[in-house]
Amino acid sequence: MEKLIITAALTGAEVTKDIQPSLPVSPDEIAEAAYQCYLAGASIVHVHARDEEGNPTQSYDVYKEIKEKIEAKCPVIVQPSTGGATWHTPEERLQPVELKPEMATLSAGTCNFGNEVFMNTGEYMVKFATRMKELGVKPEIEVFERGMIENAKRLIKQGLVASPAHFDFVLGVPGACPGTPEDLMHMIRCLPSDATWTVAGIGRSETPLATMAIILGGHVRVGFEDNVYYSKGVLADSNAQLVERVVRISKELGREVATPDEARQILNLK
Ligand code: KMH
Ligand code: ZN
Repeated sequence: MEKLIITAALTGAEVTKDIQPSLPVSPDEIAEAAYQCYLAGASIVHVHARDEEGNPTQSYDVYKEIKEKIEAKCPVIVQPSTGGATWHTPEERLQPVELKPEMATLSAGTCNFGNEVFMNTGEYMVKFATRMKELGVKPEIEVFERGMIENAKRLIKQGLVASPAHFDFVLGVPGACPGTPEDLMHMIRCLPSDATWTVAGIGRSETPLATMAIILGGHVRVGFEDNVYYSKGVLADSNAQLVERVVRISKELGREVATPDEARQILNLK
């Protein structure tokens, strides 16, 4: 089986320091968290930027500072968000793609997101995929609902996303697809046959779905964007602590963990 790619989703757009005091928010904090996750075994960091007040921002300049600070510390793949927060405009959301990162997320459809709507019309998807293709940025196709896989297949058919495509199932967002084993199995069955995939289980589904991915040959995303707890009612100390747990489970199950360069090979980034 291929080695396991672990992505650390360090910050997200929704969690605050009131909820998780160790949440990395400033570019320095995000770069240090990325470094600690790299040391723990992560090969990708999924990044959201915050402004000086700690609010979500899609500012090109802030993402640039974060990317440069992470790259100065370690060789992880830096994967900016183009999802941003639900209230960002598509133009704002696309700004970090102009940095030409190796990867960026591309959400493959609209869904409820808590009490809000995460808007991704056909027009947005084409616009995002086109710009990523022009700049040579590999999309991580974010799937929150089953139908989004079909939207992504359409982008592949249109030649806007290259095969083999890489998917990330984000399961357990309130208002979207739950994070049950059956849901994950069905999603996997619906993928293009050559696709690679990661799963990000939200909240309590994080560790069970990560374990399934390790067994099934998929890849794993963990981190404060998805889950702030280590166990029921007990906050995690750091993003790295969540990565360390995945590394331990993977080793126990006999699957080796990929370095950033091995992840680049698995994902055809070089
Ligand atoms: N914050 C969510 C509304 C992404 O990073 O691409 C969207 C999100 C997806 O987090
Ligand atoms: Zn995100």
